[in-house]
Amino acid sequence: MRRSIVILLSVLLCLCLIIVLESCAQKPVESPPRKPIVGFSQLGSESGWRVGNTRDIIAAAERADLQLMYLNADQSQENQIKAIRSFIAYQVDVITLAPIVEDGWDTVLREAKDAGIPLLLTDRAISVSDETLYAGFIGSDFLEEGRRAGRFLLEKTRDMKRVRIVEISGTENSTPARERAIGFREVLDDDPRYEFIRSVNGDFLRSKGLECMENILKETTDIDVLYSHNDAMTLGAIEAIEAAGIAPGKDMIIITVDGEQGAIDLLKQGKINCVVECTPIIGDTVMALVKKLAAGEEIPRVTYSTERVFTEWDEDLQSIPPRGY
Ligand code: GZL
Repeated sequence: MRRSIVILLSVLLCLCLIIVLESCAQKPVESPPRKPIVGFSQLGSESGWRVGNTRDIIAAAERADLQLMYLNADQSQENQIKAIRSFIAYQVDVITLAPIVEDGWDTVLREAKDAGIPLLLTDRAISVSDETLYAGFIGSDFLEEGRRAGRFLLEKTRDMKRVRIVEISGTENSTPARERAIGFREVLDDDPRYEFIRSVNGDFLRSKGLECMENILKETTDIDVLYSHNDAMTLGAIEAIEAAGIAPGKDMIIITVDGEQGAIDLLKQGKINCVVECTPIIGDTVMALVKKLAAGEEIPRVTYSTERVFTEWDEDLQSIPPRGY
């Protein structure tokens, strides 16, 4: 009797051992899925806006648990094209590009498409012969930003008989520069009181904003309005305006775009009259779209940021929270 129980237990033990070995043999050791890799080509570091945008994108990739390859092109389209080719060679899952200008992308974007790598435009748009060369765009509605600046000026100058405008524009052939100019003129062009006496390119740089304004003030000080396409150029221009003994925000209406801390501070001091917000804090939305593309999903063709306008008429100026850029 005792002997048969021992035999039965031994058989049962062997059976259990076989089952365990079978299950181990069948289940391959699964490595955790690789984190998707996104290549990000940033155009440069020309303004506080750009630096804030870069910081936000990098932090958002971390929050999204994505691997980020970040390359800064230092204001060179050639460097951005090289960056995209590096991302292709590295076989990233998605490429996101903040294009410095609108033209010259067809060839390299064709290479990315042929490599089966989806590309997301962030911040600025491009002009290509084949719209399938990129999956979508996330950034600001620059036409509306220009219109918002124009609507403020209409209201601010409703009692003026003539309004002489100086415009300092951003990087030539960039979407924000082109469309901020168009949107602003859409609102004003039907009204003969508005005259553009100068429109010069400041390349979104503070140093050029200063230089442009110094040169214009040497020719004329009969200026009613400065419309500047970004805060960096505006801060430079205001240095020249004050050096000429002119009170910005009082003797000359100042309208700027971005919403950097420096511009908001001058708005609070009465040296700027209107700040049209253009938010650089788009990283989480960028990475959510990147994740969709990495998973082979469709994304919206255009995703606009939500933005506002700050003016001298706002009652809560002093309570505007820190801008973070
Ligand atoms: C706008 C962005 C512009 C900012 C500038 O989305 O491309 O470039 O307005 C920056 O400050 O240089």
